[in-house]
This record gives sequence, structure tokens and C-alpha cells, in this order.
Amino acid sequence: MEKLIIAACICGAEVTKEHNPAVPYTVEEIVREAKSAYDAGAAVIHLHVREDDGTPTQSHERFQECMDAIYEVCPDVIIQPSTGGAVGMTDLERLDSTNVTPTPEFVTLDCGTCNFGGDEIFVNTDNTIKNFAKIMQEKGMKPELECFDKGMVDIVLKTAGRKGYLDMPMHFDFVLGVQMAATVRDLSFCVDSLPPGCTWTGCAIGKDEFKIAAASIIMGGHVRVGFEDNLYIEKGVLAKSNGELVEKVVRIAKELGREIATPDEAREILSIPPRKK
Ligand code: KMH
Ligand code: ZN
Repeated sequence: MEKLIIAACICGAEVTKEHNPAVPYTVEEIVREAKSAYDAGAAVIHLHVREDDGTPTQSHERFQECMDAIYEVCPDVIIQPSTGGAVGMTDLERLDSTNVTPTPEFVTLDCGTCNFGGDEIFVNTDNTIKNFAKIMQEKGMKPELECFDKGMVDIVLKTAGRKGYLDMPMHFDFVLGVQMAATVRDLSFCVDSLPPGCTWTGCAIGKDEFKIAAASIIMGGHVRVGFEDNLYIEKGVLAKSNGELVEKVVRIAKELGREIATPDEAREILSIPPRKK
């Protein structure tokens, strides 16, 4: 089986220090969390950024500052800016995270509209998906196709796919526990629905994070963990850092006989060109 790519979603846009004091807001805190995840074995940092008071922002200036500072201490890591941002942001605002130098090698592309808790709706219309995919293709940024249910696989293939805006091999990220249940059955249904030759990552929100991580490791997928998805290392115990969450995945992978990919190995698996130094 190919090596395991671990992505760390270190910050997100929704969780706060009230949920876990280690959630990073400032540039220094974001770098601390990225480095802890990288040192533990993460090849990819899925990045959201905040103002110092915790407000989520997609400002390219803030992304630039954070990305430059992360590269200082994790020079070969793959940084994946979010284009999902926070619920309620405009498409233009969301895409601002990609206006950094160098152009991001890997970014998220959210593949449909979904309920996001309470009265929140995360809106991704067909036109948004097509437009984002076209821009990503033009700028040479590999999209990670974020699917919150199996229908989003179909939506992205029939919108951006039919237009020719998705290059093979595509990479999907199945986010379980938001809209679809975090079960191995649901994950299997998503994976079985992919066109041949795709790679994929599995992740789940809250208590199911490590269950879906273990399933993804066994099924030949890749794994995402981090504060964006889950704040606990075990029931009732807050994780001290994103690194602690990544370490747990590394332990599970080791027990299951899966080696961990370095960032350069991850680029090869994902067909991302080597990073220019
Ligand atoms: N914060 C969510 C509304 C992404 O990063 O692309 C969207 C999200 C997905 O986190
Ligand atoms: Zn995200």
C-alpha cells in the first residue's frame, strides 16, 4: 500500500479558545501548531487563518504572513489554504487566500451546499464550484475536492468535471459527521463512487475522528486530523496540540503497517510538482 499522507487542519474557522485554549489565532500560535503537526508527521497543513482576536479571515496578507512564517520552520511542508473560509463569506473573499506568493500548490474546493449546524448553511452553488475549479486549473493549484456527502462527488463531476476543469488524478477529501454519518459504510460508499485513479482522504468531526482515520488507513486512503475537526485526544481529554493528534494517527498507522509519507513523497502520490526552493 502506498505511504500514508497525514494532513493537519490546525485551526479551522469555527472552533475557538473557549473550546480548547490551544486553538491558534495569532501568527505565532499558527506557526506553533503547524510545526507541532509537521514534527509529528503531517505532510500537509490545511490552513485557515484568524485575526489576533480569533475572527476568521481570508485576507491574502494574513495568509502570506502565516505561510511565510510556517515555511521558515517547516520548509518542505505542503500548505493547503482553505477556499471554504467561514460560513457567510462571499466567493471573492474566500478566494483571496489563494492570492499569495508563491501560488499555492494545493487548495480546497468545496463540492456542494450543506447544513453546517444550527441555522448555518455552507453555500457552494454549481456556478461557485465551476468558477473555483476553473480558477484553480488556470493558476495550476491542485484542488482537494471536499465532499460532505456522496452527492457532492456527483455534483463536482457533473459541474466542473464536465467542463474539463478537473485534471486527473483528482484528490477527494471525505468529511464525515457534518452532513453524512461518520460510519465506515458511508465512507466506503463515497470511495466506491470515485472514478478510477483518484486518491482520497478521510476525516470525521468530533469523537469519530480516529475511527475514520483507522478505517482510511486500512482502506488505502489518507488521513486528516486537527483542531478544525476535533479537539480531544480521547474522551473528555482536550488535546494539547495538533501534534498530539497527528502522533496518535502515526501510532495507529504503525500498528496497521502503513508508513508515513514525507511532504515530497506526498507530492509524488498527489501528482503535485516538486516545490521550487
Ligand atoms: N469552515 C467551513 C465553512 C474548507 O476549508 O474548504 C468550510 C471549510 C472547508 O472549512
Ligand atoms: Zn477547512
